[in-house]
Amino acid sequence: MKIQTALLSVSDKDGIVEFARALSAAGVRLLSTGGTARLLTEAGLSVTEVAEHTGSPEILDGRVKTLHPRIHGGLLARRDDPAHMATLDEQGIDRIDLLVVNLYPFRETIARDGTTFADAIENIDIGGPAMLRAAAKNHGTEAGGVAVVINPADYPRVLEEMAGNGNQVSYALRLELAGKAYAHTAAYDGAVSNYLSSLVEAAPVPDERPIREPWPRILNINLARQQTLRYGENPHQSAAFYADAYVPNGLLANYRQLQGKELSYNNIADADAAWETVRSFDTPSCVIIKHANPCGVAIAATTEEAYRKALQTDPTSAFGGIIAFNRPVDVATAKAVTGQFVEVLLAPGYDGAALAILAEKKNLRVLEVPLGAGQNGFDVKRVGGGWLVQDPDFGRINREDLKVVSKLAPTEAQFDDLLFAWKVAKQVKSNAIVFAANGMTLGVGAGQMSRIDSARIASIKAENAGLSLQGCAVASDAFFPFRDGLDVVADAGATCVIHPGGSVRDDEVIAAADERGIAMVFTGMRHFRH
Ligand code: 93A
Repeated sequence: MKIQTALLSVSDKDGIVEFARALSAAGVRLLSTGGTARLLTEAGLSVTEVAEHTGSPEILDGRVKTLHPRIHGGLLARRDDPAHMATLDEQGIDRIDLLVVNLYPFRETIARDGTTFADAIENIDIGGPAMLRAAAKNHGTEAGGVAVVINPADYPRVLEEMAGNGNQVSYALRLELAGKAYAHTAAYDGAVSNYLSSLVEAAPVPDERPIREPWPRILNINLARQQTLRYGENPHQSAAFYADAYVPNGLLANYRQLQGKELSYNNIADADAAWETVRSFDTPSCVIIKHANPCGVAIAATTEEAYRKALQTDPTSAFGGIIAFNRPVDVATAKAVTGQFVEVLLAPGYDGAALAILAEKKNLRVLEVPLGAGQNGFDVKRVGGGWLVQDPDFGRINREDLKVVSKLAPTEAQFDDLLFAWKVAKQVKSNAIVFAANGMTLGVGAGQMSRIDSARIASIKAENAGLSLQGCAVASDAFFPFRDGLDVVADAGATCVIHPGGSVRDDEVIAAADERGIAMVFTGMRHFRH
């Protein structure tokens, strides 16, 4: 069945004029609501306002615009049911064959500073989801049905099919679009529910209530399968990756794979850790990840130098690692990196000639990720019968947050090394101990049940790599409970230490630092990562 009439009612007006122009050129009649109609008219298109089409004006400040039998009848009548078609005729209702709707920006509204409760409520779209659900339900059969589009990215696909198919949209595409439409309305209602249920404890809600959501009573999530994985953490576990509709700027929703094999379960987990680490640095830097832990991190003037420094920390563990850069990869860097076995490479861009070098390593997965893409939303850990949910660890420590507690104050260079080591320690599984100097890690101790063992492992690793720890900085993700851990790092050669402080034995630990001639600073913030 040919697309004869389309209804366009969008808040996200991206690409709508071009789409409408193409539809109009294909002979499709355009119906539209207030703001969308205005935009299309200004672009010189001929549009019928929904109010004119239904004979009912928009009322109640726009709360009722499209909620009308001439709209919903036109969307819901079964195309292959003569009785339904006869009813449309009797009632003088036109079929609506294509619906283009995206909803009031509810999530964006509540995320904005200074939004009031009244703003939030007015941004709950009612008519839009009603139309989406109607159109998606009536996506129809091979004989015909409604095509429903919620995402501007799908405009070209619809036009392409129409052009090659006498203005028709195939059943396969209508079905796919219907599934997307319901995912969209489900996510939308989930966001509204999360918001309202987060306010339940605080009723009554004044209009000027500031919007800083506490955890909702009912936590709605909306996950869409993005990829079925060959297997999970181990080959006997089946697995898939689900994209979180609430985290549109997440790494996995935004990467572009330029070459190489499909990402595996472990690749995705490690790529995420690599990206979160590398993007925490402002200067050119390189991170090498193995088993979710950084095994080498460095900052330098160039990405190549950063890579060479990062590799030195632990070349043995770096084998088969995931490598991330926060600057585009150039030829020198590509040459250096392909000298080792790499599973996945991530960077915000690649020079053309660098890509040619990487292409020689067929299996190497090369991902291009915009620097802005990263974690937000919430952090989840699964436990028996439920989830533990928390804010992601966005804590960041700057120079002015540090409190010098030892007699000896760090030098400027030591402050730089301490802050560098601290940033790395945040990304290391607890207990974390990180030795560093001159913008590179020298030894990383991760995931031990005692801090002292992490300290020992970090210094053994430096020794294995032939790196000297004399005069280096060291970071500990949580306080030293006793002086023994401090003695281990001092014996190894560290001369300045950064850690949160806050132990009942802080005095003992500070006294030990003074006794050993070590400069010690407290961050006041802990970075457990389990
Ligand atoms: O206020 S509503 O819930 N009532 C409606 O009847 C209705 N119909 C469409 N919101 C309604 N819409 C929404 O208006 C659409 O979902 C879209 O987000 C927006 C487009 O409005 P305009 O074309 O005036 O910019």
